[in-house]
Amino acid sequence: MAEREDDVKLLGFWASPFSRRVEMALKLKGVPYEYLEQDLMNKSPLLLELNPVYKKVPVLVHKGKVLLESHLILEYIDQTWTNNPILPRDPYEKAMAFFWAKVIDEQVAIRFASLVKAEKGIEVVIEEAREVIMFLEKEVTGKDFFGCKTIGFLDMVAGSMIPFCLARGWEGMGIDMISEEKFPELNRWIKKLNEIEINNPILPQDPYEKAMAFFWAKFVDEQVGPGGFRSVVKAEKGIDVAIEEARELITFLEKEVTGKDFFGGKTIGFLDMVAGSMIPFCLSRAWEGMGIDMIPEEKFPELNRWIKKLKEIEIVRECIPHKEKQIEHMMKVAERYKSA
Ligand SMILES: N[C@@H](CCC(=O)N[C@@H](CS)C(=O)NCC(=O)O)C(=O)O
Repeated sequence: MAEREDDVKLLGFWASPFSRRVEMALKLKGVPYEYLEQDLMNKSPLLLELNPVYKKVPVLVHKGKVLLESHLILEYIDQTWTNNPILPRDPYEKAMAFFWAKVIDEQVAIRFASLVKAEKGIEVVIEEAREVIMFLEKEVTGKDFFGCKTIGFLDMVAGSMIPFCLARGWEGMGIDMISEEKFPELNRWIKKLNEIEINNPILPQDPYEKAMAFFWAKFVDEQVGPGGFRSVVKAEKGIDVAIEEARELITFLEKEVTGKDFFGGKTIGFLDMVAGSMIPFCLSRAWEGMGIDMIPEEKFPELNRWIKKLKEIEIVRECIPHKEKQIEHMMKVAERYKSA
């Protein structure tokens, strides 16, 4: 199969939780891919050639390399495209995520098969299935997602298997397997999963929010950015007045990010990139070089919280300029502003 360097192909089946979870990961990472729907009743020569061992989907082909088994494919995707991490970095948590993923795919799914057979009677089988699902209820208690604050590996495995596959089967059989009263936490998690827009948008989809993101981006780049920095450097009305004026502008951003993880909501987006590259990772260095604590924690708790969250993201950290070098550079810029 001839492959271009950036080629990503996914052989999948529309109703397969194993292939849907791989699509979730590719979409979350923003990786373009070609989807090749497979007829599992009449397997294509391509599927048989790529997965001769199991003859199953999903199969991911990247740069000519063939990847099999959904858990391994998810891990490969996470390591290849490092934005929006899906697996925990901590080795113990990572091992546990793989453990629970195996429970879901083996135990919960097998219980579905025994439900259909119901050799011990339907009520017994339902109770047995619920006992296994109860482990997951406990595992997600008090967390937004299995992966904690954002959707991750286990959410993709459990999500594709339970609410978006088995639950349809249970419903068809007239069984309310994971009722709200018995599994409040799992139901809360399913609602959160449904709210996620997994198309990795940087800009808001809503036209009003999109216009507002552009408005604030312009504000950051023009008012707070070079313009604001120039006024602090020149300090024509005195440095204290210049600092206060800059803080007044920054207060608008403090309000804008209040109560949100990021300017873009739950995940990093356009305005986080604009404001992040300009404020903490550029201007703050210049302010620091001038001995000014422009955005102290007491005055700007929300912006400080947001900066911490930004720094937790690997791709953001990779783009932060070297601190000392940047302070030096910004001091040269300040000199230019002064003498202009
Ligand atoms: N352990 C595999 C399971 C994959 C699997 O069971 N795929 C099913 C689709 S839901 C399949 O291709 N079945 C075809 C067959 O068994 O002949 C994974 O995680 O990728």
